Amino acid sequence: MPELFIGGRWTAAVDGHVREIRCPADGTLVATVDEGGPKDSAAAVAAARDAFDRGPWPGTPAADRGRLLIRVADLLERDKDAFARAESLDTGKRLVESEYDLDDIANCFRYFGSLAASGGTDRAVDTGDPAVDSRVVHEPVGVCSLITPWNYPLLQTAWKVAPALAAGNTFVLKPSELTPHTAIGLMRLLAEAGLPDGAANLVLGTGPGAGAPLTTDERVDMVSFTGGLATGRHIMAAAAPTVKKIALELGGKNPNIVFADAEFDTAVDYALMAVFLHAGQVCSAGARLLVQEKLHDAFVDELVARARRIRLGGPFDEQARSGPLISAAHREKVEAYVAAGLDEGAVLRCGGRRPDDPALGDGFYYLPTVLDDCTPGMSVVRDESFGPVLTVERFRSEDEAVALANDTFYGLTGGVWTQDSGLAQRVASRLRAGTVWINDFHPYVPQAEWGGMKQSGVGRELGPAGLAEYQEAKHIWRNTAPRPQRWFE
Ligand code: TXE
Repeated sequence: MPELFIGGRWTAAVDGHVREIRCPADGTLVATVDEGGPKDSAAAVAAARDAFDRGPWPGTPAADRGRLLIRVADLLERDKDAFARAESLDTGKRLVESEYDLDDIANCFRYFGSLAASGGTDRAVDTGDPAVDSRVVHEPVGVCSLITPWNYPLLQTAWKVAPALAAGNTFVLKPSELTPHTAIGLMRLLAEAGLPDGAANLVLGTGPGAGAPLTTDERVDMVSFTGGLATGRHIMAAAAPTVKKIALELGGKNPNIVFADAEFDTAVDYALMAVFLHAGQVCSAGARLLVQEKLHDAFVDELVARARRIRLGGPFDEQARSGPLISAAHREKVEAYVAAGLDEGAVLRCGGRRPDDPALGDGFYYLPTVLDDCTPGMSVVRDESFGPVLTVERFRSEDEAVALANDTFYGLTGGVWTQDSGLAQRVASRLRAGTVWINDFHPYVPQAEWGGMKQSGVGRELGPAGLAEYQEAKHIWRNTAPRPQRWFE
């Protein structure tokens, strides 16, 4: 069965191209899928435009849109095992992590379904003139291009698809060319749930081939993108000539700050999870550990001892705690960052190479790596390596911790560990990041906004603001007693 979904029909790529999808854990062939290009993207935009301009989706009552999204959540729960397996085969991540993701994905659809059904934020405005009936209503933006990456393929798709549909938009989705399967599955569920033809369209293919046309086409009103900073800059520029609305989530280089009074065992435990979860391929990863000077030696010794024990393995290895990187090219990028860090004076405490285990030889594995004695100017500290690489810096005072933490052009997340709640709150309020965790790392809920300050992005996903991204506010002013004013006489 062909895998592009355009105007309610499954179709092959116009040029007949296909791509092999291989599991990053062992290189096995998962499937061969259709690979679209500019012509397919143009056809998908045409379908989405038509479905927006002629309806019925944008004009469907918000409560009915909400009910459909809740039905999608039910279907995702019904098919959870198949989706989790597909996600793990494409990404190489542990099955248990994909299962957690699937729960979050269903919750995301349920949340935006409820938000849509709750009636939204339309409001009456008191103009001071009793003859005027003034209202602000919220309408869909129009046709949205949704471009998503490979690390949390369906989760990041859900964060866009659910609010886009809740608000009444139509869309073209372009998932990462490396991880297309759960996006294909989602299209099936949207159709099964009763979404009208053309409201949801799927194009598979590369960024330059299938993605770029979605950012320049004048029939597209909005681009929502999650991915790397360089691609985000490119997309922002590509969308400028037609002044599209944009929403960008471009990752981070997130500080995890540990004060000397932190609860030792828990802080070590979370510092490992913060950076090594999913082999560090997480936009919110706590990849920069900032430790207070007097705790540094004991903390890093214990961290390194535990990092050496992290077992690597494929999706179905129940003993594994971390998996492979997404591709050979990505592993080479991570290796280059570590090499640069060592050249610049970082001290290798563990990892720094591929594992010896021959059983892992066909996958893109890299050992959990800790680099000590790092400084802010190093490229491995500054840039997102997006691998299992933790850099360690020391600080003495609260001010120094905040200055180091904010010494980055990113601003997505940050963590602070201390038993002093006043200190924790002060630091949390001074961090320039969209999410701050106190004595925790990584949790999020669909009710709370997610997104970045500075070059981590533009706009917010999740929460009420995540719905507002996909809406336009319109002011409707009705004069209930119009009379000639004769202002020109
Ligand atoms: O991402 P890209 P890549 C970071 C991470 C990683 C780096 C590069 O640091 O090492 O990005 O990863 C599509 N027009 N993150 O190269 O290029 C592409 O096909 C339109 C952080 O894999 O950003 C895919 O669907 N679309 C991040 C999506 O963009 C284009 C998650 C993401 O790919 C395009 C992943 C173009 N010109 C990587 N070029 C996070 N924020 O969580 C590419 N694409």
